[in-house]
Amino acid sequence: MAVNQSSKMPLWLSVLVAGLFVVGAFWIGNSQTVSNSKKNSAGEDVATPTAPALAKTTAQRRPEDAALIVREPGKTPPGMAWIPGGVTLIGNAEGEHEDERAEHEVALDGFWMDATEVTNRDFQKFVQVTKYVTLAEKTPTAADLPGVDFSQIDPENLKPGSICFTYQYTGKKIDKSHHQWPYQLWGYVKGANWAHPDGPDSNVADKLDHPVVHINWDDATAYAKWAGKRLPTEAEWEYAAHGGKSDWAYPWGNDQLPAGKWMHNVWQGEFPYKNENLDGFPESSPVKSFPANGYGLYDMSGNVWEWCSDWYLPDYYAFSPRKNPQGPDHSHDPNEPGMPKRVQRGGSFMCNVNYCTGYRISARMKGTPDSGLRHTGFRCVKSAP
Ligand SMILES: [Ca+2]
Ligand SMILES: [Ca+2]
Repeated sequence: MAVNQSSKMPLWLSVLVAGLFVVGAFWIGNSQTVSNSKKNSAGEDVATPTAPALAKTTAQRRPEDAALIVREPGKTPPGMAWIPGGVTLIGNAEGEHEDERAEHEVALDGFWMDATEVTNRDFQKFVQVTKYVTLAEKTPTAADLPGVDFSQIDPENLKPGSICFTYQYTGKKIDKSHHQWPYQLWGYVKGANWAHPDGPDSNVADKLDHPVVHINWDDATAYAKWAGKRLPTEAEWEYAAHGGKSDWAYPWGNDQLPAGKWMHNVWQGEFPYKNENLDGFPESSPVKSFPANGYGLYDMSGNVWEWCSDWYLPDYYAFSPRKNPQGPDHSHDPNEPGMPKRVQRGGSFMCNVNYCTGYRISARMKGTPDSGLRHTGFRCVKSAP
């Protein structure tokens, strides 16, 4: 495997250079440590569900918080929900990952948020009106990618495409000796893009109500601008996911399976060997397939990851401003230095208790802005005037 960690080569392009063994860990989730485990069919230790740790403190209002925008200032835009301003705790002091543990208080002005992830139908309209072309649909050129040594790339691989999960490892023991072992699970698929999510032979004709995928951060930002909206900040996203309950682990409460019912589209079974499909959706699901949270937002947990506007810094929570934090002014991921990343939230249909619990409200994720993936989309917000 030839992965140059210090390179500024975009990750999706790294796939062209190095082949299959390149991308993945930081989109499907950091591997986690949980106390319970059992052996899977490949003889590996796998996790079993544990109760999520919850915040121990509560947010405290201050006199200046009286100035926050709380009441909806006008008519709710179509397809959006009003998120009333307020004070809340972001993060979880006992969360599973270090980057979510600096629990802190934020005070946010109210805003509108898309009730659902942006769908293929929504994005199709955007493309029809604007003729916008996503990065996955463009042939990589030296002009587009200054600093990239194109001599490393087989010309045959310089074709438009995007990164898809490969299922060829089902039943096969995966080499987990390297911390980036999930790279084995992903591959660059020529011709894969939002309109052809699994490659040239696929399309979205029967998926118009599914979330659009293979959208990188720039594509998402372009859509949001066209729609007169913007991407949410990380704090706005987490606050909205709470649905008015700051100490819930999930948008519906603290029990992942209330009365044994699946409340979100995630992965059941031993990832990546077997998808037991207990929630009825082995891949993405039509938006609104599961109940909304207290603010009327759907799929804030699971289905597809959602881009936020913030740069990702693992220790940002330690110095985040209290009022309307906009994220840090730079990015650093110690696992992949030299690759600035934007925040992603909410987990996806590939998240699973034995690997990635990105579907927890406080879980943080990140991706390079140029990387669109099969399980990553977005939703927009709109500021109060
Ligand atoms: Ca599922
Ligand atoms: Ca989602």
